[in-house]
Amino acid sequence: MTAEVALKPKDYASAQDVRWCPGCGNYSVIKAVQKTLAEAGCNPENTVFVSGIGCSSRFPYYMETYGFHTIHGRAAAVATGVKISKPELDVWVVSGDGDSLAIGGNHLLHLLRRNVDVTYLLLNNEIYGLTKGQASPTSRRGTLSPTSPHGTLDQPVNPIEFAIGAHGRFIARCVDALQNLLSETFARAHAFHGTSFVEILQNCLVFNDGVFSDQEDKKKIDDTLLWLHHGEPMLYGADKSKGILFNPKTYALEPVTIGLDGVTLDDIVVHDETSHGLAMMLSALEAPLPVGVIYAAPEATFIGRQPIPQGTMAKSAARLAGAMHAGNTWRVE
Ligand SMILES: Cc1ncc(C[n+]2csc(CCOP(=O)(O)OP(=O)(O)O)c2C)c(N)n1
Ligand code: SF4
Repeated sequence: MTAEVALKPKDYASAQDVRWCPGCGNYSVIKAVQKTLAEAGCNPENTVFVSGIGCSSRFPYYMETYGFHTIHGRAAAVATGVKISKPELDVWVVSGDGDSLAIGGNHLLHLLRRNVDVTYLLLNNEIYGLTKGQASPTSRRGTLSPTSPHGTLDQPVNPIEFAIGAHGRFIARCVDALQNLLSETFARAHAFHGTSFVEILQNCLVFNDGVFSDQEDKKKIDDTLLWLHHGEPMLYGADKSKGILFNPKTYALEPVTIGLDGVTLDDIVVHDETSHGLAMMLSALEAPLPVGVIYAAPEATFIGRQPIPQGTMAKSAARLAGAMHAGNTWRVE
């Protein structure tokens, strides 16, 4: 449902004082979300932001829409309930790497495999920001933190690989510093029917500053990022002289320079966002880091797959409401 009058991005911002640290990567993300809603003509009365707990999860307070700041790790479960009970609502989830992949990993897994029609933003700063910098499941090996004084020992989770493994149907990656990338990707994610999962590399300048400096520094990104476009060859570098080749001996994607070792433009892989196999290979590529839409392959959503005939849900809901309001079923003496 679209807004009756044209709204500007600022119309989606609430009057709340924003409590993020000055310079936090969350600011550019909320700016891009508000732009996306304005450009899509979204009706605030029909829009809801669901979050868990964390700095990033304060997002709903700052939006002039409906919102639900739920409990730690449960945003995906609550968002599923909101969408099922009110399918007409435009549901967004905003969550951190701890909220989504530590305590909330189980719920995110099922949201993705069910393909519930929500837009899911995972703000990945590779640390627990709100609780003062403990290591999270995405922290790099060796990260020093209050809970890992000798450095983390475990293999970090790659959110993109996780989402592909859970059979997510829309999977993308962005960087907080790049407004064009955020806006273009959010518009695609929002228009997608099904769970659209977007990982955003988000700098926490207080507890994990600089982990994404190679991906955020405008002087470096021509060489460090691979911005994907469906149907186009995977080229990067300021003059697009570098590209990505499939190596059949290692079954992996490799960076190459056109003109060196006999490599020509014809050898460069063309992005096919509908290919599951290519998405898996792209999820393993670290340098250059793939950004933009990695995988988009629509299939029936959770609600669309239900075999229950129209009207049956309403009858069941009425029976459930009756049972819930029937009074005490036992007495404690
Ligand atoms: C059940 C429960 N366990 C632990 C906490 C403490 N806690 C609050 S936020 C958080 C982690 C936040 O990290 P992340 O999701 O990465 O978000 P960020 O603050 O970095 O945006 C933790 C452990 C809690 N609120 N509830
Ligand atoms: S602690 Fe980090 S993530 Fe939290 S608001 Fe400050 S900069 Fe942002």
